[in-house]
Amino acid sequence: MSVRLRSEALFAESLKHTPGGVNSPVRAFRAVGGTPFFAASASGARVNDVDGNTYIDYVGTWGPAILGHAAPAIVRAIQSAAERGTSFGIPHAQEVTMAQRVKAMVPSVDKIRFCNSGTEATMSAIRLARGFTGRDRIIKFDGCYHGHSDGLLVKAGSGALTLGNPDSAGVPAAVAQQTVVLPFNDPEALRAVFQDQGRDIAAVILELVPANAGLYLPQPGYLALLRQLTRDHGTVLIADEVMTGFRLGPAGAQGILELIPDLSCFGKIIGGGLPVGAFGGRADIMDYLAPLGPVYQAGTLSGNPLAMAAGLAALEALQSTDAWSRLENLGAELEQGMVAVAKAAQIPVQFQRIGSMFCGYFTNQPVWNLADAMHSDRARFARFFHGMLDRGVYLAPSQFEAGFISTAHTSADIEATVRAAESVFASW
Ligand code: KE4
Repeated sequence: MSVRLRSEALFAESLKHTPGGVNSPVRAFRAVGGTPFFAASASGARVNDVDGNTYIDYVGTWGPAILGHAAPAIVRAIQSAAERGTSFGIPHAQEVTMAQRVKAMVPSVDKIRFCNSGTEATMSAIRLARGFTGRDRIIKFDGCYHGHSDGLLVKAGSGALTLGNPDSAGVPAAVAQQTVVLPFNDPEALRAVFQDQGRDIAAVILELVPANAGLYLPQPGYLALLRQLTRDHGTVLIADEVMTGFRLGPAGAQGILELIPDLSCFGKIIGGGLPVGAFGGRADIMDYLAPLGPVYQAGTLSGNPLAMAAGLAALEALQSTDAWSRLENLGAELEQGMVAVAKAAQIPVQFQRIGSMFCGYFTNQPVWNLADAMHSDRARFARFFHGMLDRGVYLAPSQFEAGFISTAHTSADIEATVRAAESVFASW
């Protein structure tokens, strides 16, 4: 059992100053119970808490740390950029270089706009789709999370789902009514909505691999149907690749799943751990953005030199090594090990994975959508989470999150993780 007295004292103090003691709800451990630990430092595949405990980290600051924490190339890039000024609010060359690199990696992106978070990216992409089509209604999928802009906090995943309020207070009914929520992987529901109101739908936004209710995959043919229906009805198809972008491969989930969206949203990895977001896609749509077109979108720190330098260093490191095949191999090792120890212990676990993203549900049924995910045993997940934490492995503190492997993880880390799981199961 890890002793975390300093974290507990810090959390008690934080509760006096910050709602829930955290600056983002999912960090509060509300889904798994107990007190969150406070990070002191992180390096490579490990995070160290203020009580001197060290954990193999599978959260990776929710996706950005694909190269591990404090990756030397990223640290150097930030240091060097900072010495030339931390923000200009003036166009600078690295914004252009970053745009060129993203375009070269993601063929569906003709033009791109950088911003400061995934929330900004998806919010802006929705506004752009509405301005381009002249329509108001959007479609999202239950359990998918696209950040916390009003219209997208309807049946949302991630922290909203974790806290049991997938429909946030404070969102005007008039706004929520413009958001149609469908179950994922339900072709008939898709066909019915487009038959009934296809001409009124400005955009469909989705995670091509939903990873904010755990992790589940599109069933064969589903994305192709979605692409066909959106194209037939003049609806903008927005791929939210804030988590999957540049993680599942150079062209993210759309590259793996061979889908060409009209717009894509990015974040996390392209900031190298600094605040960043981006949205891009068809030039005829993107050119509706101010100052060219009538759809306004802006940001003081958009394209700031630090995030651009850190993001470029991250993308360069990914492209100049065998990063994605390494991540796939480590992911396969983890999956094979976890499935084996759960089977040996006769514990029903559905381990779902794509590349370096994974989720273990405590159920013996496959998970294809939010309803399936809700059938998993969350109390068991909470016990598993703490059992692993006490054995030096930090998993996402919610069943409704995905895990992330970095290139800094080793086969020895994976083996230690599997042994820890075996020990937890044996203790039940
Ligand atoms: P941010 O605004 O948090 O940068 O990005 C929002 C967002 C958009 N789209 C997807 C697919 C996302 O997963 C996210 C944010 N991811 C969560 C983790 N599932 C962030 C963690 C948190 O909210 O603290």
